[in-house]
Amino acid sequence: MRSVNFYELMTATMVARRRVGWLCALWVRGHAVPRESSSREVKELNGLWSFRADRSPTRNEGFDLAWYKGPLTSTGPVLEMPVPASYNDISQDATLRDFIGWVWYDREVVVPTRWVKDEGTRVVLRVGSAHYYSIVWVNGVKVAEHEGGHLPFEADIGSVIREDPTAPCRITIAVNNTLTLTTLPPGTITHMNDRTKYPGDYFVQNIFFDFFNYAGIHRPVLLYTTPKFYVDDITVVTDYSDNTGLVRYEVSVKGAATLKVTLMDKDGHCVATSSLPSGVLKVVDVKLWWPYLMHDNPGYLYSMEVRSYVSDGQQIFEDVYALPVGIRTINVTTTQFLINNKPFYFHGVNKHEDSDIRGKGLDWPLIVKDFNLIKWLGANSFRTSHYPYAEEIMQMCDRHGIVVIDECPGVGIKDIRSFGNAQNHPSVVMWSVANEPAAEMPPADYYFRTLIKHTKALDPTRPVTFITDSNYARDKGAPYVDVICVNSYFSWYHDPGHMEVIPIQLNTQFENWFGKYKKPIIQSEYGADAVPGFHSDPPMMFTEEYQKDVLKSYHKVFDEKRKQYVIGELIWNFADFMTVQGTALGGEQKGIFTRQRQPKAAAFVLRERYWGLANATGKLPPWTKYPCAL
Ligand code: GCB
Repeated sequence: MRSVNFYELMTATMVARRRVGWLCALWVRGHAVPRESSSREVKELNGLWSFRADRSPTRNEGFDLAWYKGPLTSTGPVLEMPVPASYNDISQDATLRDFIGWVWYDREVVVPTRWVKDEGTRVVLRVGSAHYYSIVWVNGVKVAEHEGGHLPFEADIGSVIREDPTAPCRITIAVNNTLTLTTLPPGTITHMNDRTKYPGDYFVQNIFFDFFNYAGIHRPVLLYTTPKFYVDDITVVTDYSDNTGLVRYEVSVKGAATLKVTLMDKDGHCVATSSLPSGVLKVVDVKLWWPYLMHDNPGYLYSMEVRSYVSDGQQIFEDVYALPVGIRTINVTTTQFLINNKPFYFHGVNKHEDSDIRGKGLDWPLIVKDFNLIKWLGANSFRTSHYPYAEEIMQMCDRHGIVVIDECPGVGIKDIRSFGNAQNHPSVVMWSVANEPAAEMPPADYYFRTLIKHTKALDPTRPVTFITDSNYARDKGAPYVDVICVNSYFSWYHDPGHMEVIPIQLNTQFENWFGKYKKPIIQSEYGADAVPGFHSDPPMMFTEEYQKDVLKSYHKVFDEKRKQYVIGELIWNFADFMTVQGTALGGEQKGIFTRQRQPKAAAFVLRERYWGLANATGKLPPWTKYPCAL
């Protein structure tokens, strides 16, 4: 359950800031992740929707002619568009791939009669995410407006569908992918007015980040029900002492409720109960949540079932919500990252939500394949570069014990903005508030201090970092973060082709950061592009051999420094991914897997290393057959 939505918080803050100043933050609470239960039903609206891009010069025809008032098919030609998916790579039309502005989706939905008839049922429409700005109508009535491309939003639509219970329920969603200096990530639009060079109405979207700005409805759209008085939010913070687990919780219910809180183990046995809206549940002989490759039984989750009973004088409304809960602690010392008081070494990957055809659209086969590859690799962690990932992925991390550094969409910030995001997931062990911001700019110190302070105040249970690069001038946030995360591309962007500089420059990088701040360091990005099947000996840039050797040179230094204060290494990148044209050959190729998830030579180097690291720093489960060197 999402308890604190920092990103929406900060979006709201940005809007508020223009009026009353930066610190006027709104804390958006509630919006429990929909889960079926005996009191809640979920209906998925995934599949084919009607779709139309507004190609009018102003991109405003849809609003001028009120396309939301009737079926989209009555406004002009439509395409069939899968949801969830980015729309960019679905058709054969380059102008749709590169479209900037409003696109419109609609479909009719059959709402079960009992949902409509029963006034005691709350009917909620939820969009998992749509990039970037969305407006939603039901039967022509506006029900939601949302800024931000990576988090869910929802609207109670009961009153609208009850206005005419016989009418079909038509959902219209307009989505705009335009990025500006006040969006996260930011961008700018440039109009090219030189008619000797450009056609009329020619404009381009400039972005300052290295991935394709895919757009559309990216995550599932759902209708779900709750009773009209319902469990709105649960916040959980866990701890343990000796072998007793402590689950500090707070439940918020719409309506004055009688509560029954039951914590159950994996076998469904009750281990603790309470009838209070907040308190501490004590679990004897606790089974802690452990990362993958650190314990025989990683990702152990209890289930916290909350039953609320609210009476309106005539009827009692019962709601049931079950939240998976992992009991674990996180601590950071000068040189170590501790999970359940044991040193944890991040051997993991950076990812993107990205694949052929569906772009950033959520795709179950891809998600499961990626988790299988992560496990095959012997990786224990990943960073959600460069935005919050789908709830479905985070739930997989909780269950499989894959540790997450969860990142806000603060990438490519040249103009200082603020952002964040938080959830109850035990797998999330640290927040990353930005990637490589231009932190050398004069106001950066103030902004980072404030942003990190606020993130910590909103979620004191998790360490905070921001990702810096090898440019040592960009150390503005460093005094305030818990862990220093550094990206560097020695022998790639600097001294291209000269791998001999890696040991020296990497050593200098680590010594400088640790020397100044005395904080543990994660190498949050390193790597090299490799075109699959491109070979050379001696190695040349862009070959599989060069990529392999860059990795190995980095690893030698990591092995020295991990005995001291380096607490992790995350390869850039798990898989090849799409970028804007002109920056790379059909996308960025620093993946150790291709975009189709086939291994390059570097994947085998990393696999050998990660299993060895797991053996040296974690605990290999008895079921593993992998031969462990190192
Ligand atoms: C970085 C960025 C990442 C890029 C990568 C690269 O530092 O954080 O988004 O894709 O470098 O390969 O240039």
